Amino acid sequence: MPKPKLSVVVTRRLPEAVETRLSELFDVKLRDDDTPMSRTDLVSAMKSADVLVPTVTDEIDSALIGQAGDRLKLIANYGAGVDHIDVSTARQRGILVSNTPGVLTDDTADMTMALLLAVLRRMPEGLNVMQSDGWDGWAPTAFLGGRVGGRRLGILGMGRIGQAVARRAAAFGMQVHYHNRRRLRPEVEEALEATYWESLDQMVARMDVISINCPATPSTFHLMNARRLKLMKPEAVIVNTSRGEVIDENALTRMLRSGEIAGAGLDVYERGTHVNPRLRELENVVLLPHMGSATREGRMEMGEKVIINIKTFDDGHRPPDQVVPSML
Ligand code: 8YV
Repeated sequence: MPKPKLSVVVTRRLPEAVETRLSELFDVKLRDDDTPMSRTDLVSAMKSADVLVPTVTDEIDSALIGQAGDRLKLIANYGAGVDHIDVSTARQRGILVSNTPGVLTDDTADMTMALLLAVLRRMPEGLNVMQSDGWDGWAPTAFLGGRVGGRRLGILGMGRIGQAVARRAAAFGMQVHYHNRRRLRPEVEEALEATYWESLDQMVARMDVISINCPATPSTFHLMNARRLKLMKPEAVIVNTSRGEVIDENALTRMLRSGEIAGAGLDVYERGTHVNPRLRELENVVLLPHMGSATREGRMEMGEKVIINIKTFDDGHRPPDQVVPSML
């Protein structure tokens, strides 16, 4: 008798080809509308399914995991960051967690550079003038930004994405510096021509640009707090394509308003969609709606990774992208 298909609940609409393939392989429940799943629906999904496929818009906390049914054995996250999932509680309950690392590295690094360029070269101001039909013509001193080449970039978090940012920044002629929990191997550091700072404070005080590329964990929460933001040079700028919680958003907003920090490029926010409204009023700030990894190719590859994780688990093996608490 053929083995019954795994029951899989997907919390958001995924690219059609990914949904189709999931439906061929598993007994899948897909969404019709593309809104975050309600808490009630998440509870019933976790009670009934063998596998849950959530995204960053689902808060899979310990209370929710506590209500999971005995069938739930795998949370196959569609995304690399797992800060919205209580991985330790899941593990205690015997539920595996997997993610989709690697396939969104280049897209996120590209967006980091796009934000960095947009802020340093004052692109929002240029866009505004053109869109409001307010351009009077070229002038020698209009819209002067800062040259990217030669500037010092301090990367906070030198994992896959941080390193991809480092390679791009070097190609733009930037001096690459980094702070990370662990120093990179000498040959990797050498290849990236990156200078390691054990002291984050010392690095922050000397950089022209800070890029946040570390995951959100209890130990990175408000790593860029008011005290540390104050260490930045007044002409320095900060970009964040990681998670909003790493920066104290209110403190950053205050300092941007008072000119203590020259500019910011943000793709992520501390309170999700509740962006500090004052940030929107600032000319030296570029805001994006969490679109760092939003490419068609990336979303397909994320789907393929989710499928491989579920299929491998179904075949009785460890999902290749299993996340364990000690990795976090
Ligand atoms: C994803 C991300 O789009 O993968 C991540 O960690 O931050 C995003 O770029 C999102 O998480 C999908 O769940």
